Amino acid sequence: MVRSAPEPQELLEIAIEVAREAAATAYRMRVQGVSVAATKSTITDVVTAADRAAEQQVCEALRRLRPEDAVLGEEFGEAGTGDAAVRWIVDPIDGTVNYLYGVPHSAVSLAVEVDGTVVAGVVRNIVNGEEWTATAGHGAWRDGQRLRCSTELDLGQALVATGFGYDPRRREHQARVVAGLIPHVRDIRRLGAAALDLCFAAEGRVDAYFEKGLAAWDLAAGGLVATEAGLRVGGLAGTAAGPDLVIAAPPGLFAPLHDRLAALEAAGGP
Ligand code: LIP
Repeated sequence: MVRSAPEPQELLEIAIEVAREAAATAYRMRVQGVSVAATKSTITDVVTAADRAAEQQVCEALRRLRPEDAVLGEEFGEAGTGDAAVRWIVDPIDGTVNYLYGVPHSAVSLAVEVDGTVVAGVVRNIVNGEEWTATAGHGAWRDGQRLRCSTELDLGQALVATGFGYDPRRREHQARVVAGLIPHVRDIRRLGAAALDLCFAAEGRVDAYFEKGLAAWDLAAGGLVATEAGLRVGGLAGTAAGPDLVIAAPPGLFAPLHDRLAALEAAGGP
């Protein structure tokens, strides 16, 4: 028997509870000391025991609280029935390299989809506990404050965050894109965790963000927070945000940033 989907707010409360527990586990394991457990796509694409422990904890909690739902996670992939109405999307530690090095910019990112649409999400910084939440149509919030993105209209005045993949050939292409863009913006920030970068853009800590190569678990929760804070989140040429390219910018800044990135073939390369 497939249960009907509960309200986004009810799903958000579950997401917050589960994300907070996973963040506490990741924090405790960091204090105890972490090391590289394995590498994935390249030797710099690392996973720690904490990534796996936190995702395991999230999956077990969701299986207990919402047994019929599906779960997609960065470390363990898909779990649950393919026809589930509700699917959770988890990145147990977004910004794993930051986490490994002790840079306080890593987060648990947990989103929930109903019939393929993300309706709620939470991003919780593992070190300082900052927590961003959003439900579709009901805004983005941090610590009880409703978030509004930057209103910057001038690309030349825009502080833009971005990121680089783990494949050296892709990094080379992304570096060329940044080299081509940097004369046309205020400055670039490479913070190292897409979910947090999107949340920073949601509240104007940066004006905009873009990155090639993001997976669903990097984007789902942070993307909803960004959208609900007023950012336009998309790809090139009217496509949806996805692995080719994610651009998140205030409505008035999206087109100039988009056009620069298109001219620099930001969605291209390896
Ligand atoms: C990271 C992203 C970041 C990107 C890194 C990596 P991970 O995710 O959050 O934006 O630049 O290459 O993909 O691997 O830490 O979950």
